[in-house]
Amino acid sequence: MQRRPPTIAIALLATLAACNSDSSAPLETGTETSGPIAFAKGGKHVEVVSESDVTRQPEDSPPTDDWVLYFRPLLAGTGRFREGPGNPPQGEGSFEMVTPTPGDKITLFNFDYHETPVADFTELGYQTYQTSGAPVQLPSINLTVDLTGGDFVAGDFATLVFEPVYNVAQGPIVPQVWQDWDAIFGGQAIWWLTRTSILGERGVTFTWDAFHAAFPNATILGGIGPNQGSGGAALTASVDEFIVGVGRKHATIYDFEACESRKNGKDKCKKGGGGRDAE
Ligand SMILES: [Ca+2]
Ligand SMILES: [Ca+2]
Ligand SMILES: [Ca+2]
Repeated sequence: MQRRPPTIAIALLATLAACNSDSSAPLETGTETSGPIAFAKGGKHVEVVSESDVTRQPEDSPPTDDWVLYFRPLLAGTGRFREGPGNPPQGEGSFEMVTPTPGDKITLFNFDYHETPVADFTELGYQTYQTSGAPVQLPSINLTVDLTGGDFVAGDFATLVFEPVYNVAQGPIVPQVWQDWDAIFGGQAIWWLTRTSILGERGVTFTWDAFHAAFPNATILGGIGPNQGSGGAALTASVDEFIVGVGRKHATIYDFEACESRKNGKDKCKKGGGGRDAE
């Protein structure tokens, strides 16, 4: 799945990443594949992701791993793999983000889908748990994209954002409950773009289907994954069961876990273990 983009594109995008306020570092440069074993479960592959799979990097730096946990230097946002909260939908843990101030931002990006046509995604979703925060707040899913596909030229880069608060057809946000969000939802999932485009001003919402009608050749340009921050009041929330399906291949369920030994097929973990803060 991993494809290494041309060096010139890396340089171009490194420059771009350094001066935009979108999600971090749109390019993959890692050479490692995801470490944990995958196994079939209900026709899907479950891949455990925990601290040892992830490289922690400052926001807007080019990725050095297939999983990168981006943080804003000098600010208070943190991300960690933890046990719980409650009963996570996969395993016993989750990935928790804490953003105390409006300037904080944490992003957990996977770079294995670089250059994948956005139209090829057949499954996309996650489960969330709001530990504390304002009623409208939960982590989002971010897809960094080249809106036109093909060659990258200035203006092609944007971030597609899925936020539960706009997806009222899937129900209200309920605190301290694991909630399942379908980011495709039969084409009717609601998204927005971080750039003004033919779909409207930055932040205008549209359906997944409307995006494909407007940008049929869009491709992933770097990372995809959960994100939290850049606005709003204090939020502590967790993500688990991040699902990504492309074409006819089995979807992959990313199971975020504090327990490193779970990925070796062992199901036993010391209680209370795992997790460290981002900074
Ligand atoms: Ca890794
Ligand atoms: Ca989990
Ligand atoms: Ca392009």
